[in-house]
Amino acid sequence: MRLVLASSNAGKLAELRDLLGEGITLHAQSEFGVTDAEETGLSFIENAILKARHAARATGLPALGDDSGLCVDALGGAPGLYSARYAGRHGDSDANIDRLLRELEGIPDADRSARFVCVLALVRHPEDPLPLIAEGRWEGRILQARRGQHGFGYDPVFFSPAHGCSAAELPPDIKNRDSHRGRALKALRTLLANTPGI
Ligand code: ITT
Repeated sequence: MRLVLASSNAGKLAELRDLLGEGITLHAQSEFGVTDAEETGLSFIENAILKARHAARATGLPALGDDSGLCVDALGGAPGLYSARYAGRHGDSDANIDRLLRELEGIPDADRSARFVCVLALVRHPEDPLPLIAEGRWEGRILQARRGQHGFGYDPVFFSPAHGCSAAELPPDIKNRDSHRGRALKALRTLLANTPGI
């Protein structure tokens, strides 16, 4: 099966390729000269679907959209949908983390709960009326300072109590297994296995 990933985020592509393994070829949308759709949705689900439809329309291939982000309870769920551009410039992870740490300054560990969320949407064609939707969550809290070198985005400041370290301190295979994205993909695989005609 060939799929195109409706994303310009190299971190997502690497993780999803590792997770998919053999059997499914995941193309980057950049291989077809496709750039990101405008994210006008009000939810992760809406954005994942509109990204997938855009890539399917532009490439003629089935497409996978990944809309994900970090939701911090003390900030009313922010940065949420705006995780990639929290500090203004899209994809500037250093600036995004700096802003997050500033917003949480003075807040004790007990009140820094947060979760990563990932919604995956698979469409067979641009007008697919029944996209396959899967969600994964990863509970944790925001650290007071960066720790670790792996991963991407907010990984250095996301502490996973289940692992006792930051997401950026986890070896990539462990992050992939237990992360919001890993969980969403596992759920998507189950949907795929139970959906005739794919
Ligand atoms: P595409 O829209 O091109 O896929 P994007 O980075 O803009 O790329 P999103 O709009 O879904 O994607 O924003 C997701 C942001 O959430 C991402 O840029 C990171 O800052 C953060 N994020 C998502 N998953 C993450 C992970 O596994 N580790 C760390 N940060 C993550």
